[in-house]
Amino acid sequence: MIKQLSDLIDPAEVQAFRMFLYELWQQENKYLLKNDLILQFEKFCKENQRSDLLEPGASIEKLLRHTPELIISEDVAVLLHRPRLARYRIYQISIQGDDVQEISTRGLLELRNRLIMPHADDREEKLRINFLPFYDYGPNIKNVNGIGKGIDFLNKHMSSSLFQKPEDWNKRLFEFLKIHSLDNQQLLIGAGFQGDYQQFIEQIETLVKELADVSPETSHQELAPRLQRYHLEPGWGNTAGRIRETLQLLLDLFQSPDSHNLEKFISRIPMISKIAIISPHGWFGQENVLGRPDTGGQIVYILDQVRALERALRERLAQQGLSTQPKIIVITRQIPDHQDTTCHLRREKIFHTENSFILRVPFTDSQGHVIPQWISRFKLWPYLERFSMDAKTALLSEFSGKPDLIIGNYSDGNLVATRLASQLNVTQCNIAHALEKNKYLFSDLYWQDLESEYHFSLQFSADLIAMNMADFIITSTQQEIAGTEESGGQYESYLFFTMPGLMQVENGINLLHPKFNVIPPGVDENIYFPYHQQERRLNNQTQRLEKLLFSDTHPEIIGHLDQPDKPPIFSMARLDHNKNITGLVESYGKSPALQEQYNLVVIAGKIDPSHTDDVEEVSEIERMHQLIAEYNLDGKIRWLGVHLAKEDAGETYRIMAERQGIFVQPGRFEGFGLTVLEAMVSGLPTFATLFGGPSEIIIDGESGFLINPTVAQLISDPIVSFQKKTAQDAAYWKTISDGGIERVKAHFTWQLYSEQLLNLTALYGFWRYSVSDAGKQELALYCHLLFHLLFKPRAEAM
Ligand code: UDP
Ligand code: LCN
Repeated sequence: MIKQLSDLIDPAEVQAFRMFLYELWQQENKYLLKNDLILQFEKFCKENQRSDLLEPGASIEKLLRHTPELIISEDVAVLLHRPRLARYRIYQISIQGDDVQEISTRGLLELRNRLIMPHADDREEKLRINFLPFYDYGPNIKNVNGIGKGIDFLNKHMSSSLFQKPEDWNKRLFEFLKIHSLDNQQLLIGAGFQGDYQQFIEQIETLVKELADVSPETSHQELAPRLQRYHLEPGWGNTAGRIRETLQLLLDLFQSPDSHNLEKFISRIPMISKIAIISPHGWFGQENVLGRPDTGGQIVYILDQVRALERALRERLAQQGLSTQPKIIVITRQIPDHQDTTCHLRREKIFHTENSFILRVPFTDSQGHVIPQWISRFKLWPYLERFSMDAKTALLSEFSGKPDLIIGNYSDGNLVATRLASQLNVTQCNIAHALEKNKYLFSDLYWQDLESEYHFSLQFSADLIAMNMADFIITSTQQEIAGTEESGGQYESYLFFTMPGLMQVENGINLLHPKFNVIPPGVDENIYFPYHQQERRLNNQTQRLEKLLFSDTHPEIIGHLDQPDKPPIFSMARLDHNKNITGLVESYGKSPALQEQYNLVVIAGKIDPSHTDDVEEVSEIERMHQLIAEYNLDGKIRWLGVHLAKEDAGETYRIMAERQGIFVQPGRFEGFGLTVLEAMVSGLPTFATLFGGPSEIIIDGESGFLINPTVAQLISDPIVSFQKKTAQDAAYWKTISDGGIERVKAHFTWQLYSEQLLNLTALYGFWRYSVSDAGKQELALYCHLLFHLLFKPRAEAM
């Protein structure tokens, strides 16, 4: 129990800590975040000649490193302590005395409210949102190290349940096997089988012995009459060998369940052939869209995911002995004012697939009129309910029935997926791509100031509903869920927060729920491959692109290069505030060393602010022009306001690598960062922000470098030192280049991704079926109320 400062820090440091708190108390800034706090403490140590307090192991420093925020209020300091991943304690420390008191989350949220709205009437009741009562429906992961490995946990949990209560679970498994059908054909166990699960096991035992004499290559068709004598329908396998293996797996499960067998067996059950993917915002198309506002990695991710999933599903169905064609539909928004895209088309086949399509459904207003123009992702909330209803009709007709899985993407898609999945009673998977909450500092506390542009009140309410309702959630990195030892995760930021005057969320998400699974995406290996694989490159395209990148004059390009042969620093991103391309230009502008050694080539947004409707893009464009003039960068920079086709983007990375260049991703925060993967696998040494996904993609100093992009010099310094090392040892550039290629090939592939996603769908499908859904029904009711009473009126009033 913590009662006094010496319980929290080394008694020898108590006096210094009190002095430090007293100094903070005297300042005007009453709300300090970790960075500030540490900087202030370093200053304090310097001024008081106490460098000993900064030495490794010193206790105040350690405490502050785990303090995401500290608030000074009247005569106390309230310190939010995060000793471990996703674990918090809140201490109230008196400034004058020595007492320390632990306070509740509610206490902290109230304090934050008072700080933002000092004149609000304290007696007024707040809308308190609390999902805690639903946290214990289903089992919870015990250890924070297990967060993100939901499937392992569930497998172990279910196999041990099978072991401990065999009667009960065997029955559930047996019943589950009876419910499957595809295109009106019964699968696995025929309706004619009237016995119980024990009689079923006995039959299977006999059959497995009988099949021992059959050649493993014998086809399912040949065996079908024999199987039907045992009431076995298609779905067990395509050959005698596979059928026997699947049946044996089932027998093993019935007799001595273990988690490995469970996963293997469940993943063989033919449960999935139709998938709906929901992604309303942006310009969802296959050509001429990337780099537009709201149009980036999510689209690349989904299109690659569809191709990989269709392939994996086709293989699985064939192995299961079924001739059904898998079908995947991406539902997005139809945009009549389509500019030079195909976003006005209702239906479009997805390239390099056999049976997967983009299906576009328009946004309509309350009178049913179609909205013609593109709408920012921050402003589409009023249209989503009607969009869900139209999407439902469209999907039911496309699939001639329900899909087997609905995957939502980003806040808008996840909300629509939630509505569809609960109305159709289908397994729901969420993918966030990027949660905006972390991207904008104080997006919750100062929501009112940001509301007219960003409408975070709607976005965060939608996120709460969707993340709690999802059967499972896929994240691209571990840190996306519960952060790292040093910094909080994206989902973690929903644990508790307050939006003063709107709502106080006391328990927003259960991070220990096994729904969370980390499955990183890959890159399209036909497009992004190492620069040295010359035989795969299309040389006629290389010359055209080299001209475009380094010398052509073009109405959408600014700058000429005095020394075009210098190695390039390359960057490519949507031109939004968070991507911080302007931060890179500034750091280049401020660094004579960088200018001396490199040219700067950026592909981002547009160069003319009148060519875009996006507010952030306009202000970034203006800043780019300003910086180029301020630092007199003419002759050193090329800024291309063009959107590259994917093939051209792939070749561009390789051209940059061939010139011994580097790639920089300077984002203030990056959810994952597909460009980082693409640059690395092309062999272009990559420097990427340490805030967000790249910290799990890059091993610093081995497969690239992590940079702190908040200060110009912190971007340029690591590049300068890399350049110096390369100048001393020519092999160094290649060491990092090879490190990047190997890292991506070993850990980020779509094949691995789709195998895991299909296994998850099967396991969560079984889980959904086999556990009582009373808890889930209550949760659904709570979310239903939040949708209708919190979200909907605000969306309608927008
Ligand atoms: N991209 C592109 N042309 C551009 C800008 C981006 O082809 O002008 C592609 C880029 O290659 C990557 C994706 O868009 O595949 C951006 O994904 P990332 O995850 O890096 O960022 P996001 O835009 O999703 O935040
Ligand atoms: C959205 C983002 O902002 C990126 O960080 C991701 O890489 C992309 O989606 C794909 O998930």
